[in-house]
Amino acid sequence: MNNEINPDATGAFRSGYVAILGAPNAGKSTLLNRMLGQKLSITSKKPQTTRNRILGVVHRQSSQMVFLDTPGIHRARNPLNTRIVDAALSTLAEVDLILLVVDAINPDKASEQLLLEKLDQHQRPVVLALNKIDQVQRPALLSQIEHWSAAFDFSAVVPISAKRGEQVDRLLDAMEAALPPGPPFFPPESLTDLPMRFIAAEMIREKAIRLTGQEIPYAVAVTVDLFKEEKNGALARIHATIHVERDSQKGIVIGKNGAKLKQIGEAARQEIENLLATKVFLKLFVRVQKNWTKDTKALRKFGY
Ligand SMILES: Nc1nc2c(ncn2[C@@H]2O[C@H](COP(=O)(O)OP(=O)(O)OP(=O)(O)O)[C@@H](O)[C@H]2O)c(=O)[nH]1
Ligand SMILES: [Mg+2]
Repeated sequence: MNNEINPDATGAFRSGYVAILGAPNAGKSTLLNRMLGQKLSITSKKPQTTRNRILGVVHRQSSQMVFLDTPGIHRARNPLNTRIVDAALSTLAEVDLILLVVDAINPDKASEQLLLEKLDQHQRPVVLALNKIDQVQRPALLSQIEHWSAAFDFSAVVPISAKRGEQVDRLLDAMEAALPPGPPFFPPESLTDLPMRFIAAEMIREKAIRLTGQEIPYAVAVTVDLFKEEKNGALARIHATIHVERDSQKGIVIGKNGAKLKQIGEAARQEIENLLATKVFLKLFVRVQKNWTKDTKALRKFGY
């Protein structure tokens, strides 16, 4: 037999949409990238890195799982964060399964309480990934497993390290078992539904977040103004703008003699080259859009 799709022991290929939910900084995007075997979703040690729904498809022999990485859930205080959290919660209604990711080192009690309330309302199966076990002692881990198993009726509880890839296959097995039988939604090989322009903008935002401190990560938005493939796809020419809220922030992003902006551009270019597998010419601009995080029109312009 020459079947492209290999059914499991019960004879069923399984497929479904899975929302990855959790508090900010739990390691959701790191886990998505690990499951995909490729960097798609940007990550950083600062909370509130992800701002949009990031779709990534995991292809297995006996299943296809379409993951929606989401922004960390928290009690939002400004218009940008309110929109972002609403977007994350709205994925709950669209999916077959929820993957709740919690940080086993630094639990975020308030955000997790909020999440459990939402999960109670939605009646979807939920798999729990207790993440960052590379940093947790065994007794502490066992008490966390006990705590979580009592807090909610999970389909499975799997301790993992997204960073090191530990137990991630076991987690995928547990999610596969919780999905309904069904055909694949995406063709083989497809990674995402996101346009390359968007992913390029995200890679630039990641470098701006990682290479600056204090308030800058929260004040940055990136737009791609030009994305042109040349030489039969061997070269991509990209012009992008980093938007900040204040003049002082513009100075920080540019740095002394333009050094910081150069560093951001260099790191982003390499990341985009890896993703596109082509040479990239990247030109960056910095612009002040006063208080854009509180301005509905600007939020829309920046895709939030
Ligand atoms: N030690 C350890 N750190 C991890 C692990 N997984 C993720 N991290 C770190 O946790 C931080 C946050 O990771 P992200 O993947 O950006 O977290 P997130 O949940 O997507 O965060 P938001 O998008 O802000 O909600 C980064 O510094 C990661 O390197 C892990 O398994 N072990
Ligand atoms: Mg994230």
